[in-house]
Amino acid sequence: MISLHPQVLSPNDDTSPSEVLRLLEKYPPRLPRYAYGTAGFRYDATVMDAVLVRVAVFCAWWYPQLQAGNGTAPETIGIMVTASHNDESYNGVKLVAPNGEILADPIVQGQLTDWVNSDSTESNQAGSKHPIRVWIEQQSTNTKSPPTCIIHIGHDTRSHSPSLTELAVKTIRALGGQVIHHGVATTPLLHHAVFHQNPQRVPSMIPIRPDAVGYYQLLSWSYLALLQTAAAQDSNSNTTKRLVVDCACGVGYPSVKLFQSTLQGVISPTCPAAPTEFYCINGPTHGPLNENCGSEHVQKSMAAPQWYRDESNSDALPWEYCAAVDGDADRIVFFHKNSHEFFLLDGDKITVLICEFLQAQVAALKQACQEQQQQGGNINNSMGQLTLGAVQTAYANGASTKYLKNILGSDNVLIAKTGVQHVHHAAKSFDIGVYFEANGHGTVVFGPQFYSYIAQAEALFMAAESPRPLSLQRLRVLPALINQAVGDAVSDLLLVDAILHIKGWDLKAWNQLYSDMPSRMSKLKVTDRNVVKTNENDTICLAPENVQEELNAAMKEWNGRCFVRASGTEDVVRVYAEAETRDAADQLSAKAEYIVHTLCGGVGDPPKFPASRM
Ligand code: G16
Repeated sequence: MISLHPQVLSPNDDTSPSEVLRLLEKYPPRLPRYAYGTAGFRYDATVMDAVLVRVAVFCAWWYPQLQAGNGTAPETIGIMVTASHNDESYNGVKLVAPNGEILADPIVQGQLTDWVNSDSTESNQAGSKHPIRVWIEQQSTNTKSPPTCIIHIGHDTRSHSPSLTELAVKTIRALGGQVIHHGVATTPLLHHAVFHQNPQRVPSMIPIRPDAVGYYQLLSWSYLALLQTAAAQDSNSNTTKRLVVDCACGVGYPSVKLFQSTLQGVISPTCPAAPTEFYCINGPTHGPLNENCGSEHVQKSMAAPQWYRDESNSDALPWEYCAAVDGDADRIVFFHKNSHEFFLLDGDKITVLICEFLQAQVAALKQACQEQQQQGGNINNSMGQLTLGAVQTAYANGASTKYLKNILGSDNVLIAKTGVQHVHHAAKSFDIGVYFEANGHGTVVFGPQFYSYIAQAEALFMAAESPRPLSLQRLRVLPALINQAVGDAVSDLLLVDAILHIKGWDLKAWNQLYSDMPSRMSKLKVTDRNVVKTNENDTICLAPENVQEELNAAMKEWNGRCFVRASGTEDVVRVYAEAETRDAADQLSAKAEYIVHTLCGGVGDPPKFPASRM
């Protein structure tokens, strides 16, 4: 179902600005105002047609401005049609910048939002035309060669995604642009394709693989290469484990399946089979997208997903080693369930696992390099050091932040604003930056000093004709296994599975690294969520007046931490609370919900306080 190779759609024979103006007129904005949210525009699917046409025009207009024009290959960008974790009624659009990352430039986001909301069909009330409309009118009607722009497009499995995607495709082709159409794709696959289509952006340690075939081959090779370092260490038994992957009834299902078939194809006598069997449940036709299943459900409800194929027999599944991904497969959480317990390993636990692993590898490599240099009588300090840091958001459980600060040092643990665009950016301040939101969005990014360090270490061992230490073999392969553009549930799944295998751990051992503080996440409907304004990392509510004062008093009373913020993907205000005991966390959460309801225009009856949940 995922296209192995994208379809290249040429510009229309005759480019037609008038066709674009017709599309703008046919699909006028259907809301008083569309806001650029946490990950782009996301609304009820019935109001998204206007957004798709305008986003497509914007990309065609923006594209020439991104080209260096000095003979380097043109840089592409991407449009992903998805509403990710939201229910089937929503749709949305995420934009991929030339570096393959989610669009994070606030100026460009502002220009796009202004254009999407402009009365772009004609002169506005003041009688002037939007500059982008003027630009459309100036486009020539001649056949374009080369294309005016090259834009990657993909979509998730929602019923309305193909028709919304088609609007963007039509618009781009009418403007003389070429579309690289990925059809059904995961969000990270589209990011990967854009990143690898701009090869000057890809570090030389990562083989360039711009399509799905190449991507899943890259994941397969690097996953097996990392696993082989465990075999070399001989720390594990040869038994095969089954990892159940709940795919949210979305595109994660064909994605993991494609990975599995690719993996089978690359296994050879010299390259042993993986010790894990991936067992996918909840594919696109099995049940409603993200409903009682997927990572959002598992993380927020702290419960195993419904198994749509065989509801009556869900106990038949071994729920010992499980993961859940979301509707566009860019986030993942792990969980374990048996007759007497359920526990969740969320983005915080993933951060800790990866940071500990990386820290150990970096320390081992440093020592191995020093020993090698001493043997060669050539002490060379020019390799420098590698900084390793973690980035979390305000939703990170306090226990995880404390643990990370203990192992990495306080300065190497940052709290950024909610949203991949913010955490990804902050992670790039380290040579090795690990970021995960608690909801499972995350990856590891490697900076230039990392690549230089690894290259120098390789040269050192090669010159001495010494075998490369395991730490070097592991670090060397990670940038290919880990999606450098954006978090990918499949890539993260493989990384975590390989680390657990290397350590010889099961989920229980991993979970015991630290104990989460009791916490609660909830959401409330209010008349207008945009009245709620927060500071740069969402920890302080700046408006409406008195909300923060009231929250401060509640935090003092229950000796805990809480914050509130407007969601950028759903029409709700989110509330997070944590405290030393379950009861205190529940009480604090109930109080914070009550504060939001009374001071931020809550809809319906106020939440009950004191809390009656246990
Ligand atoms: C999106 C963003 C995430 C964010 C999540 C919830 O996830 O990409 O960074 O954590 O929304 O955001 P909010 O709390 O503003 O609703 P996804 O998986 O839905 O794309």
